[in-house]
Amino acid sequence: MAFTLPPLPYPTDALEPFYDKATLEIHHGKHHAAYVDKLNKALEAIPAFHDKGIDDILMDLDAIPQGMRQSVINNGGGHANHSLFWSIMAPGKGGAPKGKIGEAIQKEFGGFDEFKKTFTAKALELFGSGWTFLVQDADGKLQILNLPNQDSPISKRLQPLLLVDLWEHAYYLKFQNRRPEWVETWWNVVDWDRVEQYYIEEPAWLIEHAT
Ligand code: MN3
Repeated sequence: MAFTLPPLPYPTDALEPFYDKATLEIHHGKHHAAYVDKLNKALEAIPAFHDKGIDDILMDLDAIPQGMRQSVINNGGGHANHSLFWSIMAPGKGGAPKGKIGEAIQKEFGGFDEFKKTFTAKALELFGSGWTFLVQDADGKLQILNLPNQDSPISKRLQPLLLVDLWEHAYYLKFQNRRPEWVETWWNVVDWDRVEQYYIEEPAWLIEHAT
């Protein structure tokens, strides 16, 4: 069964003025769509993978024949990362996290302001294309990390909770070379309710690897 491009959970102009309609249309409709197409092409020759979910594929990269592995890392990761990215943004959101994820951030980072500062600094430290993630490990411990290209934390048995796209295609139309301004603006559309939902509902593959 082939992977399909998930529809955006909001109209393409819904995140204005923080995330512009033109960029979001191309980012979802062209870039994400291309990852899905290429992932399906890479998996055509591996029928054993046709009924697997993308998380299952990414958490066991060694099971993929070597000749196709890099394409699955790039395009499967691209599909997973972007699907999650659309879901953790929403109109009328932003602000500070509350509830369980707010408590966890308080405990781990000393508060939201500290967390935001650390996450932003990490994002600005990434050279080239990639993503900055907030992840939790099997013990529920939070950490911030950068991964290059479309690599997924799932391949490291880490559950991504929050992520920001640092490829130029994510921001160049509106922000050009101003990556710091993109990251600063992006905080306004972060949907912390969704992030908390991911934090609470740990996926089975993560729980299986608890120590
Ligand atoms: Mn992107």
